[in-house]
Amino acid sequence: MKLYYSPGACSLASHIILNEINVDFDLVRVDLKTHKTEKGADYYEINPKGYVPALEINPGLILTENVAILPFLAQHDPKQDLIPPSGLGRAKVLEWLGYLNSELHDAYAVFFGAPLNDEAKAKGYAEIDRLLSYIDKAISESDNDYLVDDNFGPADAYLFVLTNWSNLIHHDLTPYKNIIALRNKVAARQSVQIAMRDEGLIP
Ligand SMILES: N[C@@H](CCC(=O)N[C@@H](CS)C(=O)NCC(=O)O)C(=O)O
Repeated sequence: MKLYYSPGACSLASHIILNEINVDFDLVRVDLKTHKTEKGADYYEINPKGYVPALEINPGLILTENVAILPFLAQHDPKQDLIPPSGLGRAKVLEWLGYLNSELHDAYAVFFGAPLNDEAKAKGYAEIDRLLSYIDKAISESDNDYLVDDNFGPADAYLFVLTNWSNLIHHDLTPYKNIIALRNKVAARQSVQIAMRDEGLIP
């Protein structure tokens, strides 16, 4: 398999899950400003949507969208504990992925488009805070070790990656103690450390 990624972007979640499963994969870095790969290929020829992640499963067979790639990769887990194979447990993973993708990801993405004035920034922070408050409360009311059950999975990886962006946009995560505790567990995983190192995010 081959993952098209950009350092620290949402594709980092797929990179983490690739490290969790026992498959060989290649990484291809994409410049999201020029939409060229590290070898100068036109990325639109590979993924006409222009964004990362894109997963090449076989030559010419491309899967896009975080909500599709993450469960697809997770189900290749030989330990079978990254995602339940079916039933309500799997639906709960998809529920989290949908929420993170359509709500939290979008709320952060506002800060990565055209520069914002102070009013737009305040509105953007308030929306992120509204969503994080919900997530923090959901974690506090759950007995699970991770978002869905007691096993780390793709929703945890995705929440970790999105909340990394608070640092980039000068947003304060410290009120969200339960999210921070979850982030710490995720950050300690070898798969995460290796992915972040291989993307040049940590030494
Ligand atoms: N709906 C897509 C959105 C992916 C997305 O927003 N990717 C960002 C990086 S986190 C990107 O590549 N932006 C550059 C661009 O859209 O050209 C998904 O969930 O996979």
